[in-house]
This record gives sequence, structure tokens and C-alpha cells, in this order.
Amino acid sequence: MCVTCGCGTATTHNHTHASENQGHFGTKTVMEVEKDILYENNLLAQRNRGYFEGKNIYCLNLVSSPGSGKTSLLEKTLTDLKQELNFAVIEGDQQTSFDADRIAATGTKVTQINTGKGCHLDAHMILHALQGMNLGHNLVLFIENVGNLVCPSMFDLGESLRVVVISTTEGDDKPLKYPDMFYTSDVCVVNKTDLLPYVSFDMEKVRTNALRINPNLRFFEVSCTTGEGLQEWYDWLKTTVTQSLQPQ
Ligand SMILES: Nc1nc2c(ncn2[C@@H]2O[C@H](COP(=O)(O)OP(=O)(O)OP(=O)(O)O)[C@@H](O)[C@H]2O)c(=O)[nH]1
Ligand SMILES: [Mg+2]
Repeated sequence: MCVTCGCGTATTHNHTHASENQGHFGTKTVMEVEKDILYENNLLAQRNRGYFEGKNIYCLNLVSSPGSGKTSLLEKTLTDLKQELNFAVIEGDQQTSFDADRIAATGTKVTQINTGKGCHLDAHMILHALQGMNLGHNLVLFIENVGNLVCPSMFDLGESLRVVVISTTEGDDKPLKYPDMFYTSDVCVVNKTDLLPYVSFDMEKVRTNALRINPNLRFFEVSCTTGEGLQEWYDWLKTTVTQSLQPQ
């Protein structure tokens, strides 16, 4: 679903949006409606954030296009760091529990959200998932968002950090084509570096363009298949989490 107008599918999407029509849609200003939707989401995100603070939970929201390797990165991270950190995961997909099953196989507590026609997770869905999870204190919560490089950028879930994952098979033009996702993220993980010899992907171009959009982005180059680069990601994650979580 497109959140700008709420239309169900691309085939019914035969009109212009506010920004394409000087801010007006017929006689009504579309911007006001969008602001109201995000206002409620942002309130609930703050509630989630308060819950995380109260329980000393560090929350990372993983966003990407479908298939970049979010679940693969989680499988590796959870398996390799489970002796050092306590983890929990919320999985978001339109259908199936495939990803939750993969996470459960690592021995990590996990809940699957199915969004149906929805193209992103929102703060309300996370609130409900948290109510059913009965999480303890002092842990790292990963949220794997629905694979989509557009809509999830608009929805604050209450996370501490947003991590955008892109892969070398997607093309190096993604930061410029989907700038909102890179603008709202804190970390960029470039996955599938093992495929660099076989694809046309200019790592320097990606970094330069992403940093033009967001100069504060922190980069990691990894291969979840070979394990290359994962140690740097692990070291950063452990340091960041340890510094942020207060001893309780
Ligand atoms: N060659 C290579 N393949 C990878 C790597 N990481 C993941 N893959 C493959 O990429 C495909 C998608 O990986 P997933 O981890 O399921 O991707 P995802 O982002 O979780 O996908 P969605 O949840 O559907 O959005 C799988 O076939 C993985 O085996 C990598 O580093 N190198
Ligand atoms: Mg996945």
C-alpha cells in the first residue's frame, strides 16, 4: 500500500500526489492527512522507546530491499555473538514465517509479524508484538523490516538505530534513487562482497553518494556467505551496545 494516498496496488494508482500537484488533491490538501498518520505512529514509537529504555533494550531496525541479506546477517550475528549478548528478534514480512523459522533455529526468541498487504512495519505493530513477547532486561532487539527500500523509511518504530542493508547485486545507484532510506539510517551494511568479481558495482560510488545524502552514515562491507568483514560489524555492535546499555 502506498502511504501517501493509501491506494492498494500499483494498478489502481492512477492519480497524482500532492508533491506532483502543487500540494493539492482536488480541493483537499493531502499533506495534512499524511501528517496525521505519522503523528500517531510517532507517538507510539515514543512509547516503544520508553519501553526499551525502561527494560534496557537496545533496538536496531534492519531495512533493505527484498533479498539483500537481512536475515542472513541476523543468522550470522546471533550465532556468533550469542555467548556475549542476549538477543531477541521481531520479523516483518507480508506473508509466511520463513524468516522467523530461520531465526528460531539459532535459538533466539523471535516473533513474526505478517503485514498482509502492508509494505512496512509501524510502531503500533511493534507495540503489539512486544506485548506478546514478555522480554527480559538488558538485551539487543533486532527488528527485520519488510523488504522495501521506500516506505519503511517513513515509520519510526522506536528503534535506537536504523541499519540499511544493500547488496552488491542491487546496483550502485540505490542511494541516489532511494535517498530517504539512506538519509534516515545510521548505519549502512553492504552485503554480498563475495560477488564483487561478478557484478558491476562500484563500492566507492555507493559510499560517496550515500555520504552526500547522509554524511553521518557508518559503513560496513560484509559477506554473510564467506564471513568477510563480519568481525568489524560484530566489534562495532558490541561496543555500541555496551556503551548504550546501563548496568542494572
Ligand atoms: N552470495 C551471497 N549470497 C548471500 C549473501 N547473503 C545472503 N545471501 C543470499 O541472498 C538471499 C537472500 O538472503 P536473505 O537473508 O533471505 O535476505 P533478506 O534481506 O532477509 O530477504 P527478505 O526478508 O525477503 O527481504 C539468500 O539466498 C541468501 O543465501 C552473501 O553475502 N553472499
Ligand atoms: Mg529476511
